[in-house]
Amino acid sequence: MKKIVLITGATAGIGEAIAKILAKNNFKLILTGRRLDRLEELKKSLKNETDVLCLNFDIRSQSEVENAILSLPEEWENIDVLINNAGLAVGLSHINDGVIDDWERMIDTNIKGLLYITRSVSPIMVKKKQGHIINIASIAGKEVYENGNVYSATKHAVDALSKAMRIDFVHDGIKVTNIAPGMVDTEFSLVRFKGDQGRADNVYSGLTPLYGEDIAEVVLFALQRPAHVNLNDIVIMPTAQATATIVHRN
Ligand code: NDP
Ligand code: 8X3
Repeated sequence: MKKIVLITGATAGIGEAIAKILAKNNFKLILTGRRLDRLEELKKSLKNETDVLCLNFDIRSQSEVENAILSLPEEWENIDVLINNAGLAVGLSHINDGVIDDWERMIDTNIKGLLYITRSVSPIMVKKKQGHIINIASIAGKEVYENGNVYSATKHAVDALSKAMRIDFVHDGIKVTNIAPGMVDTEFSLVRFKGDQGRADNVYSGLTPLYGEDIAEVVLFALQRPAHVNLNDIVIMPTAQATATIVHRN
């Protein structure tokens, strides 16, 4: 029987790449995000590979998250894997120049949203004493860099929550994997720079970054380990990136 995987933030980048690789590898998919048109398009493109259910909600709204999970048809209720991927960075500035709304978007999405969906889905796993939660954190959850303050704090929180979940769920047979990527060429920088394509492109110029597929392959590998093996924490960087800020550009 195919396992059911719920992926948050499947409308772009890493989440979309994870959906595509898991569809080819015997998983049924619940895809979530705010852009319904993209969810429907992805569902259509995967229709010959697996069953897909789309859930359209803003992860910052606890009631939307809870209602979406409560609304699942019976055959989709038994979620085996939760991939906490939805997230974003907005802005890049010193704290004294910080934009409060940017901070709130990051905190509400990256920390509170991740908690809301985990709160709704994890009881299903606890009940059956089996499951796997994969949190997409960041190199920014391992290091802090100039101007990255609040984003970095949210990803440190994800890192801490991965450890906390591993402790809380150890008696419930639930695996928890933290994945911390460096630069991945997605819509991430376009969002961080509020639609400024030139600034976004500069982030990846002169080097080969990671692509969503590189992270998706690691997710698949983690999911394919035998029942007694859990990958706790994986840092994955482009070869041309040594730390969050030290990169080699041609
Ligand atoms: P993208 O911008 O390409 O994708 C982000 C996804 O998150 C989209 O599907 C978006 O869906 C979803 N999302 C954002 N806000 C919300 C919300 N309020 N409610 C529901 N869904 C939301 O970026 P990435 O694929 O790069 O990012 C995925 C994760 O990877 C993030 O957690 C990011 O922090 C992390 N990461 C990214 C790195 C990078 O360099 N790209 C490096 C390290 C970590 P929609 O807008 O349709 O709602
Ligand atoms: C994204 C990686 O280095 O831009 O999480 O913070 S970084």
